[in-house]
Amino acid sequence: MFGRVEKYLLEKIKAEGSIHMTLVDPEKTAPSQAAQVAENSQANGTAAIMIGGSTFVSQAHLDDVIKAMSRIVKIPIILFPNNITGISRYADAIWFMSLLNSVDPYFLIGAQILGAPLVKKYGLEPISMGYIIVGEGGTAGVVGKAIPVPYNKPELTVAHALAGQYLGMHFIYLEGGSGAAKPVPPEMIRMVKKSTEIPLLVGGGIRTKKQALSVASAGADIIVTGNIVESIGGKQKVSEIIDGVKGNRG
Ligand code: 1GP
Repeated sequence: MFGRVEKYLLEKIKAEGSIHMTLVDPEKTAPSQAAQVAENSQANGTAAIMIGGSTFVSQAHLDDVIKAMSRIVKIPIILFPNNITGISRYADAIWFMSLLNSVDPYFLIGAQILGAPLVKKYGLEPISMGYIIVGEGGTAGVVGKAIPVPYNKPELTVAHALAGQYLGMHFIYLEGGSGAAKPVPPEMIRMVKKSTEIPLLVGGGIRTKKQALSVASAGADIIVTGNIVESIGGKQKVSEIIDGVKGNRG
């Protein structure tokens, strides 16, 4: 059972090797800014826009940000919710995710039960994903009450990822935390990729072309960057990072 957006992502990964997604944090972004970021990212070759942050944003604002972006871009807009308040009817799809290393059942299945009827009502395409917080974990780790897997314990990350795959999840996301000092190490990515058969997203702290290339060549199918678009020269940076991701296509 694959929806339209999921098929698009799988075909793009198959054709291009590794793809890039731009994460927009609605909390830090006005609708007009978000539209600009989405337009630039699309022009540079990003495959999709993800929208979400770790803390609270009003749903009215989230709706406005998504509406502004969808007027400008053709690529899919995928919700990346931290809670049920991260659901908007104006997106194309939603990462229907469980935080696999949370100690709080709310982030494992509670929020999902509360959100599922809304996903259905809005006709959003759910894309099942196991979310694993690693390294310093950042705000997502604190808010999600996760026990982040240390970067030097890749075998534990493999165990989490396999559990996600065996539970039927379609994608695994290794999250180093937005703004992490160091991206997820290549060795951890390589081990997870080798042991699992589902597409792998990696994000958190990727700031340079070199880092993007290293993450992609270690086996990440989808490379996510967020913070960089908000930085000085963000437009140029995104284009360099996408070049790095493309560098993996040899
Ligand atoms: C956060 O992994 C993403 O969920 C992106 O992280 O903001 O550090 O690019 P950055």
